[in-house]
Amino acid sequence: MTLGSKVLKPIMWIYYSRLLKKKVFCITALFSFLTVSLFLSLKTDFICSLSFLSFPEMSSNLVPRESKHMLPFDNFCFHPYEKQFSTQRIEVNLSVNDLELTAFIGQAENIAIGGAWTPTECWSKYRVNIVIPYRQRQEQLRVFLHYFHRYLPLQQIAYRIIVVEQSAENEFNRGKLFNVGFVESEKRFPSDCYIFHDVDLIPQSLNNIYACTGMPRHLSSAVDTFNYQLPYCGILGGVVAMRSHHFIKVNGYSNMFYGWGGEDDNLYFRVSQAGLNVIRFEPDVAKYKMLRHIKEIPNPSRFQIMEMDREIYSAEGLNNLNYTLLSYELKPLYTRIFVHV
Ligand code: BGN
Repeated sequence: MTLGSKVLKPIMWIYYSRLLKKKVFCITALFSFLTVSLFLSLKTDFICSLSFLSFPEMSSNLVPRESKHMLPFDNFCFHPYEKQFSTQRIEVNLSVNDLELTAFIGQAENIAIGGAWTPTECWSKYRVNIVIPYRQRQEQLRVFLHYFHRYLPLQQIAYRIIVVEQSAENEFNRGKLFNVGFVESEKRFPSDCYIFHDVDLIPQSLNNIYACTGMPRHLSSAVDTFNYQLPYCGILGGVVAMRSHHFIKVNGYSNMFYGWGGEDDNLYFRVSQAGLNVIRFEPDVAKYKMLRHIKEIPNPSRFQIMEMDREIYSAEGLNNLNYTLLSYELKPLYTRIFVHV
């Protein structure tokens, strides 16, 4: 071995081992990065919980109803979230026919005509109007009513179910129907808390209290069809609870989204623009079952409408709402508002 190779060999060895270390380091770093990203993308609600736009909240932040009268403070209903509901479940009957629903109406206690209920043995701290946009989903509506009129009384909440049905002419406009539901309800039975609710979503935990929180709340953040995961942070579809003055502040939903998709993302935008945060409860509490139905075809113009509405949202929504009220009816299990929009 020459002197040159004697010196060169250790130098080369050090050089290559450093290179190898670098390689090993790079590969390890890349691998860790990919693992962490994968984990985070699977756990969208984890990222959402880090962001200030959305974080899990406690049921204890529920806002009681306002009352002009003296409150009978010694006779409040037991705080629903203090009860141990965790083991209790209500069975969802996935097919309820007309006869079964009629039999249910006969047995149901204390449900006032128009689908309103209030506890009689104590004074409910929470009172909500539940608004459902609707057209031709009779089967789902029956399942919904049959479930909710058993579920909500257990939470000892005063409530009314308001179904806003759109006439046949135009494409379905979910956002506009919510606006109509809000305006019509405020005229007839005002409430400081509203829940905007799809007819196909069934809450699975009794701890998911149907009342408003200080900030708008996305209730349906863990839906079975999304594998109980939040698909993206800015989602605000399905079920949303909002205090009335917040709904007015964000100018309600956009009236411009005819057809499927976009109006809920637009509401998220409106809420953020108004300086409000969207909050969510724990995924365990926010579990929902989605009733089966044929998937609608998305409206291809929804992206353009979204763009347009970003410029004009403060002049487009509740404050420029127009519609034709076709009928108003108090049904045994719900209030029906039939409307052309
Ligand atoms: C999104 C839709 C929402 C829908 C969710 C969940 C859009 C964007 C339009 C600008 N948003 O993709 O409306 O609630 O999926 O299904 O299409």
